[in-house]
Amino acid sequence: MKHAKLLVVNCVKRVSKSFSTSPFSLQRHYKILVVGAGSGGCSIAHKFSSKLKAGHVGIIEPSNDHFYQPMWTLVGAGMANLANSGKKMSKVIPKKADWLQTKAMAFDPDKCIVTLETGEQVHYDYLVMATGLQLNYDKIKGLPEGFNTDPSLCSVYDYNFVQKTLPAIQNFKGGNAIFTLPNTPIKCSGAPQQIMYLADEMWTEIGIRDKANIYYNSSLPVIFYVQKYADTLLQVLDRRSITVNYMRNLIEVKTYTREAIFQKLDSPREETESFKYDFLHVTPPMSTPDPVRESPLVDSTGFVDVDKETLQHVKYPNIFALGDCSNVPTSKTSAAAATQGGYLEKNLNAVMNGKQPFAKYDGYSSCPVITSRGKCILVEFNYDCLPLETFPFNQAKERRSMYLLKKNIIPQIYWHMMLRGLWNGPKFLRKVMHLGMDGPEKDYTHSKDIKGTN
Ligand code: UQ1
Repeated sequence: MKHAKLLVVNCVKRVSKSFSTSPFSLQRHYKILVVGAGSGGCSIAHKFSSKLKAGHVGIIEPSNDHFYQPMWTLVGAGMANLANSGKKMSKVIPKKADWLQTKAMAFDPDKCIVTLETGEQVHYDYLVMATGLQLNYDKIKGLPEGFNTDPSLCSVYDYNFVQKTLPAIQNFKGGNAIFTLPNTPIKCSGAPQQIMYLADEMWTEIGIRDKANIYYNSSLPVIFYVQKYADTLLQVLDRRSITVNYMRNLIEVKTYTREAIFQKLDSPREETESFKYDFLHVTPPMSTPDPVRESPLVDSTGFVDVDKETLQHVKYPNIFALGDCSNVPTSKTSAAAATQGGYLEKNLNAVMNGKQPFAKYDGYSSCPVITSRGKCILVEFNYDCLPLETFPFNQAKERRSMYLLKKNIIPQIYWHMMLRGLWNGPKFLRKVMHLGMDGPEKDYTHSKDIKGTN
């Protein structure tokens, strides 16, 4: 740690000097360089560019558009419009920050340099990693090409494939409908179940449900790691007669015979199991983007290696990370990124002022899980998988109010507050709702008994 600190001091000095003594140099140098303009990156860029002079914050982001991805589950079920889920990137990136519209291709944390796709090297004093995740459909044999030829294949995780989801649901006439969960960390792990519950409801309404077998083939050994919410989800699965197959990881799709091949993660030998499918919703394996995964910034699992409380890099104290790209052991959601943003802001400010980071993130993550059209449970929990609920009622109960919150209020919070760096999660609301007596519920502990009987 001491060594790393020395490196940073040298780094900041050297860069500033070369910049100031060479006014005609084309070398770009930012006080804070943010990589990625998803929810976490935008929020942090806003927080710091509002405090610093124009041109002190740079943000690297190749995309033209910014999407509110939680809406894509609703798009897949025909309950929302894809066009309404995005805005031009230029509208969400802070005006006072410099937008470098290209990809970050290499990271040299010892020299404090990020190399762009253009070949240009950008220097920084402080780096914030917020790249999000890359979708690796190509890790499944037969994909992504299969999506082009088989109309019964779809995925709410991708801009193109989400548009195939509603037609695939509507064209299903019975047989096997399979929904998968991969063997990697993913963003919004509730989404694969949500689209399944909504599809089930549509098939029930059009009267074909009794001709359908619905399978949830998950790589996990449990339905959900927080017991309180697992209890509700197991009841929903039971009520809907959905079969859950645990420890099944999709490795191949044969579109010509309509077979999905799963690796049996619980078998000692490398056994596989084949399922005929008539509808297949794929949640792809995910990782950090290749340049991040191949950089010195990551741990052995390929995620940016930060302290789980301070969000400061374990080796390079002038680097922080938030959102899906970091290795903090909590569920990857926008709510987690929003909350992390508040702690990161305090800790990066401290480090910029020569102090130690002090603010400690508790692992808060949250996701509204739609269990039927118009009903939702609002899961909220911390690092210990203990419920940490905002509202003073039982959020494990399926409620219309929580659905309305998800559909109408949270998107407004996202666009108008979070992206502008004004929303650090609902902690303050939780305190108000609980008259200052908030804290995790201790009655529910993580238990192996949340698997269900399927
Ligand atoms: C939240 O803060 C957030 O970030 C903006 C989300 O992402 C879109 C969420 O889904 C949720 C549930 C929260 C938590 C907010 C409240 C009001 C409980």
